[in-house]
Amino acid sequence: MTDLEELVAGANAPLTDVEMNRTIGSGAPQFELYHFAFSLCSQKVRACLAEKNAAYISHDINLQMPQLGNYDPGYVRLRLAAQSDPEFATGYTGRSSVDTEGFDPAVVPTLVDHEAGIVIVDSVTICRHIDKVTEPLGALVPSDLADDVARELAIVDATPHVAVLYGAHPDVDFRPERLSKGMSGVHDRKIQKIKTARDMVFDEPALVAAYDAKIAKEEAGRNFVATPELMRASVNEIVTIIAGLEERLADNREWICGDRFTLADVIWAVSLFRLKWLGMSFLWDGGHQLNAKPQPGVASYAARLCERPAFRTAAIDWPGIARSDHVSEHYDD
Ligand SMILES: N[C@@H](CCC(=O)N[C@@H](CS)C(=O)NCC(=O)O)C(=O)O
Repeated sequence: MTDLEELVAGANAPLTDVEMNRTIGSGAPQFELYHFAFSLCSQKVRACLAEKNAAYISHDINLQMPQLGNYDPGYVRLRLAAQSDPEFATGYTGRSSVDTEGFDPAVVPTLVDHEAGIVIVDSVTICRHIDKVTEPLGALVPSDLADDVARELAIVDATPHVAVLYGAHPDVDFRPERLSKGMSGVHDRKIQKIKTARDMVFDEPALVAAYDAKIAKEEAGRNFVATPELMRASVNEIVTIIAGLEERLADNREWICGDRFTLADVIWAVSLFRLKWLGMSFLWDGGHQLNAKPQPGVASYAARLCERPAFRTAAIDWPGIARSDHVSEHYDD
């Protein structure tokens, strides 16, 4: 067994449910993807794989209590293999970009490329890799649009998506009620579970350091969502991001980089649908106490993106994603 095969076997050992661990697509799968149905970053990767029609082994990891499969030592060990000298995320700004926050050793998604013999982390890096190594090569990032695509990916990556999922706006909690209730005390429950995992590997310093960083990050997250000014600023920032998107769509372009569908559209689809799912379509509908101004270009762009079959498969119809009344018009039944 190679080192990689051993790591994959360790990560896969607890993943025995056949419904949650299955091959997607046809042909010999080149990839193995560890992800979670509702996770924004996982949806980006699944949508990208679906756009490229790539076959893969799918491991649907349960990120909810009591499972929290992303904290399993075998899975964390596999992720650590992707980074030689990881700079762990220990703070919290409500964003999940590796570039600005650092590396989180206990999140999804993680991709194994069996042909290349590597583990890849970070959804944007994973999507770029998939695009590069699957036919048609580089279809989602045409070389003449590379800078435009990169600009859009960076904007979505810097959007405080995590803040508006885990935390409530102090004046109006627009999130589905079930989610709001479920988020109460979530950081404490996560920390408890991470500590249990850390105790299991007390003699492996690399893993202990990874879990310690994750605990620090979750403590910072707990403080962040309990701070009204920070939550208010996160929503305001998203209002500004959507206004900027409207400006770039002002020439009635079909897709964000022009007339070709790119990776930037894959990523925006996931982002805009999530915002709508959370109850934030006021960002483009306007007429709301948190945003008065309608953004019609974004509204029609979001509607177009939601019609994309690959996106629907990956982020609307994928089994196990909780439903939200805010997006009921997108469900078939
Ligand atoms: N920059 C990373 C962020 C990954 C990330 O934050 N994943 C979230 C779901 S979208 C997660 O696994 N959260 C679980 C946790 O923190 O316990 C990426 O894009 O892959």
